[in-house]
Order: sequence, then structure tokens, then C-alpha cells
Amino acid sequence: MKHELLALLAPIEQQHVLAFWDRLSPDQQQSLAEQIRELDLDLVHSLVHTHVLPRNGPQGGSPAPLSTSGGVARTLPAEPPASLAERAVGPPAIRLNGAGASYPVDEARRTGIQAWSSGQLGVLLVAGGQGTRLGFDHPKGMYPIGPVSGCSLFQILCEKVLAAQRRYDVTLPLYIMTSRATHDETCAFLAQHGYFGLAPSHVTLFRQGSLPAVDAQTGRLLLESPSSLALAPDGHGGLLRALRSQGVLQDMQDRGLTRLFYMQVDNPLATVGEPLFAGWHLLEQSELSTQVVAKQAPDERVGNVVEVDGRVQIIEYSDLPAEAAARRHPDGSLVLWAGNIAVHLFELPLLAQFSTADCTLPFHVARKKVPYIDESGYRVQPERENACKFEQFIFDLLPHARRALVVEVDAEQAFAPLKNAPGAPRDAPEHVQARMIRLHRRWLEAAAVRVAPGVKVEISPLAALAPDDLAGRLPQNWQIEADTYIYAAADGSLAWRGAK
Ligand code: UD2
Repeated sequence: MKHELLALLAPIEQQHVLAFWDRLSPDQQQSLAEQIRELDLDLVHSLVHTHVLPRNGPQGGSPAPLSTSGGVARTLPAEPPASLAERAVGPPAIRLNGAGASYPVDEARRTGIQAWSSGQLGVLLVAGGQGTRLGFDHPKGMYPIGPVSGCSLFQILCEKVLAAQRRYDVTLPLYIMTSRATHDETCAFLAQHGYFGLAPSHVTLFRQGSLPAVDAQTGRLLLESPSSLALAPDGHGGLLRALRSQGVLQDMQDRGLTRLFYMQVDNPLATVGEPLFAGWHLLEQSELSTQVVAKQAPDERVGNVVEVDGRVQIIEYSDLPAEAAARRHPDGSLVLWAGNIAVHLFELPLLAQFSTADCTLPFHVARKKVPYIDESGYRVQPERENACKFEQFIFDLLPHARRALVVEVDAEQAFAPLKNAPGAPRDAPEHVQARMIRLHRRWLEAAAVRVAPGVKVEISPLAALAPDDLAGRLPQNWQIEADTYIYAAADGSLAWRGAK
């Protein structure tokens, strides 16, 4: 077996990963061999020669052709972000005040209700990220974010899908993309909780691919242990590869789906079932629609939805030069005003068109600290960014969509991402919970409920997916004096309790 592996690795000068082979047990040898065989070694070679070695001076080789499994995969063109930024302007969009809309709101609402009721819409939840910034040693979806209930992100988002199914009297198949890092625990967690009321046959968990981390200087594959490579999820753009390789696209087509509502696991305010976004998406015949929020500051850590040469693109916050981010109009508003909140509506044909083996999204390279095993077998915990990790971003499809609609939403209602550990200056659990409480307090006060200052309130999506679901169902002259979680009793009536 070692010779077979050497024959694979030597041509791309990566045979060092077998340095400890002779000391490994048969099981360890088998496991390392499987990891090596699963790698697209042409892709790895191309990534190293395109993105790693050229950065480190003249010895970097010429970019090897990117060919996967013998075929030649064409990388979709991607201009460097800094040069894109020079020509970037704010995208045409449907703004919160209705400006930019070519159709009246009530027509968009009617059309959106039809879309959600059509049986052709599925929901895609991306949950493959490693969530390292959160410091939570389980998949992020398991984080108990509910301010009073302690419900996990998975429970809140699954209940939104279930609530939308009930509202529109339809099945909304839910697809959850996991990764090698999150798959097993996520499967067990959802099964253990009965998929939070969803029919198991309508919930599909599928695993995205992994890509290896390489040494940022030499481009050599890093070993996480003597018998395993340092691997990481291949980015949410890995969705395209997984749709095909995991048979998910076929499953969606078999169920008659034609579009997908896409959201991230870290945003409990994702607007599942909200009709306007879907309505405008259909009326404008958009292939890839994106929700944005008006950025509050140039350096806000969200992708920048921009227009360049007439095409909508996203320049990630980490790639946007500060000068471009800070540009303002004479009225003081930001030129690059639109923050990507990673809520999209995809037409399935667009995903099918770009999930074939002959083209692939551009790769983004991130320099990270990745622990590794050195030549003598010791585990090194690096002090600095020693490695390159490779990711693809699904939003790089935007410039390839015939029509890419941008719709502004109110962050207070639609966006509260959980990114960082408690105590961080932004996007920590306390910030997410505060925004959830503010939103549900507003819903209750709009229904003439008085909520005492400082009291935490939380409403389960099964009790209300939107404020109008509360009308006529709350006690008259209700005054809430203590932390309260409002949920749906078994008979569908509203019930409430304090924190457990
Ligand atoms: C993401 C967006 C950013 C903005 C922000 C809003 C990217 C690159 N940037 O920033 O523009 O929209 O979110 O909150 O997306 N994921 C996978 N597989 C992967 C990597 C990520 O499923 O291989 C999921 C991950 O579970 C999470 C989401 O994608 O739900 C975002 O991933 P991230 O945390 O790496 O992206 P972030 O927060 O830097």
C-alpha cells in the first residue's frame, strides 16, 4: 500500500506525509491511506502552485493547470478584490423604504406567499464551519442561544421551517450541509431531538468536502497527527461539489424543488417564510437573490455586496481595502453600503449549471495558525499564521447569475449572527440574545402586551413566525414582569414559562 501512495504523492512532492508510515498500526495506515486517496491531488498541487509558492518568491512554480480527476476543471474567473474595489459601487437594490422596487409591495407579498406554498421551495442550512471563534467545542448549531428557553440554534431554525410549513400548509424539505468536523455530532443531536418536530424524511444532512492545510512557506501538506492530514471544510462554496457528489441535487430535483432558501446556522433571525423576499425574487426573475443590511460602519465584518461593471459581486470584509470601505457620498452615506448577511434564494438550475466537474468556483486562501506534527513527530502549536487553508465561497456565483437581485432588510429583524465567544466586543451570545429580546419585545408591545423594563422575552417560532401570528392569541392587558418564553402548547395554543 505504501508504494501505491508514494506513486500518488511523489509527483507532487508530498511524500513526506508518509514519514511515520512504518510506525503506524494497520488501522492508522488504512485511515491515512483513505485520506490521501480522497484528496484531489491535482487540485492540491494546483492550489499550492497558484496560491502558495508564488507568494513566497521566485521559486514558486507556474500555476499548474487545475484538473480534477483527469478532467480539466476551469476555475471561474475572479479578479483580485483590490482591483475590483477600485470600480465597485453600491448595488442596485430594493431598499427598506421600497425604493428600487419595480412591483408593488402587495403584489410581491402575494407572489411570495405562492412561492412558499408552491412545494417547489426547499431550505438549505449551511452548518459545516468549524466555529473556532466561538470557542464552543460542538457544532455551532448546538449552541444554546435562546435567551430564556436555552434552545439551540438548530432548534430555533428547525422550528422556523416547521412553522413555515404550517403557515403555508406545505412541505419545505430541509437540507443541512455539515462537514467532517460537524457531521456526526449534528446527526446525533438532531436525531436525539426528533428533528425538532420535522419529519425525518424531509431533513437531509449531507457532508461537504475537505481541503488540506499546507505550510504557508513550503506548500507541504501538514500532518495533524502521524496518521492524519490537517484537513478543513472546503468553504460553503463546497456546496456545489457536495450537491453533485452527495446526490443532493438529484434528491432536490426528485422532490420537484426549483429554488432554495439559503441561510447560515449562526443567524437565529434568518427570515424563513417571509414572503416579500421570495416575491421580489420571482417577480424580478432573479436567479440568485441576496439579503443585505445597510452597514453601520465601513469596517463591519460582513461581505460587501457591490456592483462592478454591471455585475453584482461580494467583496469579503477581509479583502476590501479600508480606503474603498470608507468611501462616502456627499450626503455622508457609504458608497459600499450593502452588507451581505448570507441569506440567499437560489434557482436550482443555476446551482446545477455550476456544480458540474468541469468548472469550479475561485479559491480563497486564508493564512491561519494550524497545529501540526514536525519531522521528529512532535506536535507544534504555532505562534504565527503558519498555514494556508483553502475555501470556496458560494457567493462567488453572483457575477455568473443572469439576474442577481439585492434586497435590503432590517438588521434588527433579520440579522443577529453568533460568531464570537462571550465577552467579545461584537457578535457574541449576549449581542445575539439582546437583539432577539428586542425584536420579540417589539412584537409583544405591538400586541398591547406590557413588558417590564429589563425583562427577557423570547417567542418560539412555533408560537409566532412573525408578529401577526400573535394577533388575538394573547391574554388581554397582559403585563409581563419576569423573564418569559412563549411557546406553542401541544394543542397549538400559546403557552409560556420562565427559564428552566
Ligand atoms: C460570513 C460571510 C460574510 C457575512 C457573514 C454574516 C463568508 C466568507 N463571509 O462571514 O460575508 O455574510 O457571514 O454573518 O461567508 N460554513 C460552512 N462550511 C464551510 C465554511 C463555512 O458550512 O466550509 C458555514 C458556517 O457554518 C457558517 C457560515 O458558513 O454558518 C459562515 O461561515 P464563516 O463563519 O466562516 O463566515 P464569516 O462569519 O466569516
